[in-house]
Amino acid sequence: MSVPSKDNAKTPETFTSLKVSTPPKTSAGLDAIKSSVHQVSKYMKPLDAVKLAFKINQKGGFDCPGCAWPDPDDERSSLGEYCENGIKAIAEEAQKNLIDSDFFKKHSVSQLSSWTDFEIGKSGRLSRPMYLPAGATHYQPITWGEAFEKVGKHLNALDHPDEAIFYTSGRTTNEAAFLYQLFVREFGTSNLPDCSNMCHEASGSALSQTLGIGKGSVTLDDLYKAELVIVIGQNPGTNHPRMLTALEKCKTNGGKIIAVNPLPEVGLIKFTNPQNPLKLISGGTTIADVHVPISINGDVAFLKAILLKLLEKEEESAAVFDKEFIEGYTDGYDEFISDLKRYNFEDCLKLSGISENVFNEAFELILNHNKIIICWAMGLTQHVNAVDNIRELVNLLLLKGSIGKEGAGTCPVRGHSNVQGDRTVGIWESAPQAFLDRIENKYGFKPTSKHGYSVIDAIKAMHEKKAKVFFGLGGNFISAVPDTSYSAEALSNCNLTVHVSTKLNRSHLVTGKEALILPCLGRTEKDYQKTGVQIQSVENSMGIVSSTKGVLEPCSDLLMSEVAVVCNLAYATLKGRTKINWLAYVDDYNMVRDDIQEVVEGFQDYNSKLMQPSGFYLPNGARTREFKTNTGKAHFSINKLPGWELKDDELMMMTIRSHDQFNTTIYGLNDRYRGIYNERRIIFMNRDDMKQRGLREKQVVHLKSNYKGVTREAKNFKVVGYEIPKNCCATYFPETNVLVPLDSFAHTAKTPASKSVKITIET
Ligand SMILES: Nc1nc2c(c(=O)[nH]1)N[C@H]1C(S)=C(S)[C@@H](COP(=O)(O)OP(=O)(O)OC[C@H]3O[C@@H](n4cnc5c(=O)[nH]c(N)nc54)[C@H](O)[C@@H]3O)O[C@H]1N2
Ligand SMILES: Nc1nc2c(c(=O)[nH]1)N[C@H]1C(S)=C(S)[C@@H](COP(=O)(O)OP(=O)(O)OC[C@H]3O[C@@H](n4cnc5c(=O)[nH]c(N)nc54)[C@H](O)[C@@H]3O)O[C@H]1N2
Ligand code: SF4
Ligand SMILES: [Mo]
Repeated sequence: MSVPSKDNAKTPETFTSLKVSTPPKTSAGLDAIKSSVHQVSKYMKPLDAVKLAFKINQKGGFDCPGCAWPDPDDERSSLGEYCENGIKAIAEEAQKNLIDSDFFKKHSVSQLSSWTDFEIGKSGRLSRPMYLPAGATHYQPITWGEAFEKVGKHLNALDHPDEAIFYTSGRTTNEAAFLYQLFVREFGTSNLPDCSNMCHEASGSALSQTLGIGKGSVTLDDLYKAELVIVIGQNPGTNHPRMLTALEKCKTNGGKIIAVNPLPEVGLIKFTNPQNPLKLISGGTTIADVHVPISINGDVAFLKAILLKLLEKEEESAAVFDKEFIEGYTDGYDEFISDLKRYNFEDCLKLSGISENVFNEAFELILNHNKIIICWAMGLTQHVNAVDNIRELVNLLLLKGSIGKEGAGTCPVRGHSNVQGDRTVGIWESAPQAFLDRIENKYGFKPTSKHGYSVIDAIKAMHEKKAKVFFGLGGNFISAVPDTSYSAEALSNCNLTVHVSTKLNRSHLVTGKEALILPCLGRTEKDYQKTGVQIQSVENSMGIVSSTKGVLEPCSDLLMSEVAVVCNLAYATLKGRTKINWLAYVDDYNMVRDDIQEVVEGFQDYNSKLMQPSGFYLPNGARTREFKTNTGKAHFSINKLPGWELKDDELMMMTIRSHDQFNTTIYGLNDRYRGIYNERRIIFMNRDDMKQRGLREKQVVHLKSNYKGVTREAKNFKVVGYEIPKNCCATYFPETNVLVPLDSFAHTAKTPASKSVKITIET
């Protein structure tokens, strides 16, 4: 019997046996090497592991499918340019186990949904296309040809192209992403939500408004040369481990580092470079000179306190602000200063949750340095006032003239390995008109100018049955999005859900009336086409485009590349009405890049530049003080303090990543750097908050969020006392996504506010 698919969305509320120990004093080091070896030996063939180790992030090799941290331009370590989590990412992709039709014959969809995400992921790589007919309980095999015909038929049966949604996750390469958005626009919609809607969208919005480019301005070399790096709302030790090597280099050059984070994240405190044998013996480098243990969402208040004190000093000595820069390159200064003066230092400090002593230490460093880089990630972007967070830190950089010069600037650290590139080549539900015009010029059809759905809007549209087909190019939509139950209802309202994936995930189990799983090649695998093994390209967090080429044989003969999937889909759907020779691109990806260079700015001579061993930098106005805003100047902005309050029994919850996961892919059940072993259903709490509620260590509790009269609940979490500011708590994503209200998102950017969820605790 078939089960309502929406019921398959929640993670099982079962425990795996928690062990808690004191968090380690240093990150990486030998334990990181041990952990990588363990992961590789458990899941990969040994010879494959060796092949991969020599090719990961090397010139001419493949780009690490982990995060978007850049590779050094110059020398690359012969010991390999990778980290523990890069190894975990490739071990996950290059697994020995395969999921074939027998697996799906044996396990029904509803049975699979009772597995944890860890168990689902460990079942292996998808190896052939599968189809779930309406009313069926089990997926069954289907040929590629039949699968494309089915999707095409569903798409063409819609009353309007806007009834289809085309999601992208940030691992998709430039080539596949460009063709995908081209197909979607030729089909007739701009419904192109992507994972960046849930990630750095707020950074993009804030930076485009203020500096005229939605990307960061610095290079790795700038980080080495910075006098001061502020790492705010980011946990690089886990999520961008090789960033610690860059921070270490900055420190060796005399730089200082401030970490602004509710948690004393180990990677930010001390780092032992696993690629430096001497450091392994000597015990590592202290990273943060000052740790600012800020309350969740206390960042605007903290920054305002800093700005107020800087203003005070400037008014005393006129030697603090970079007036030449402010006069020559910015506007809005007077309005900004008069707004700032409305705030009171003590109030701001109190709201930020930090002591005056810690504040003073951080302030002295900011006051006394003029080459400042600010790095940030989800701790700033996943709040209702996320855009304000980022605009306020831009204000600080502008006052100090710390932008567009060596060793200074903005550094939003991106998540997925090609999330930045996907946006550059057109995955954008609200792409600029100039880009759409270039598509029209090149291909002879007029793309719709109507803005499409972002992730939040897409969920609402499916819930309201305004959208009926969901197509996902990568990712794990149901586990990544907020408000799991509502979103699951939305997906199960669809007529068809389709996922192009490497691994089985929960989104394959929360289906429309019919569903398809289309298995594709991963980054590590050779992409054989008529003209030989293809290379593809990606853009990292610092705007460098470089090539990536797989080294392993594909794990199954029945996999298709994402490029081939998109082209076949376009061909099957558009048939006689297309103006584009879709199937020709599959034979030779150089042709895709020839097109990209005509449509996307900055890609001239794409094919030849891609042959340069380190790739090439895209143009970046903020890097050279050419601010492409409406006035040609960088804008100061006016930002309010956040307006929320907690009731007596409420806590502010942030949903964060453990050290053993990549987003919704769970590599293991430990979070070594926080001293947590063998459990994910935990809640980190301040010990005074526990005492106040009469809670014991490891006590089982249930979490509730009340938002605008709607109660959401997540059951069975074990309490762990932790060094976290009072009234704040932390849980892991995706287990607590059920608690994140769909309507609580960043103004302007619509990033779900998954780092500020008000909850109560029930026993
Ligand atoms: N191994 C691994 N690597 C990854 C990922 C992964 O899951 N695993 N995910 C990738 C992706 S897509 C992304 S976007 C990045 C995510 O990288 P991060 O943003 O580093 O990831 P999070 O775990 O969400 O951590 C957010 C950090 O912000 C802090 N924080 C939370 N709220 C606040 C706040 O209000 N203010 C301040 N100042 N800090 C706060 C938390 O304590 C935590 O240290 O990593 C990428 N890399
Ligand atoms: N509560 C809460 N929610 C969050 C966040 C949070 O911090 N808190 N973070 C948000 C962020 S920053 C992000 S980026 C999103 C992530 O959202 P997504 O990008 O949708 O999720 P991932 O977990 O990265 O996707 C993993 C799946 O991608 C597929 N995959 C892996 N490699 C490939 C490939 O090469 N090709 C294809 N086609 N598929 C592949 C595999 O099947 C795997 O199961 O989640 C967001 N959700
Ligand atoms: S820092 Fe990121 S890109 Fe670099 S090796 Fe580690 S996971 Fe891969
Ligand atoms: Mo992300």
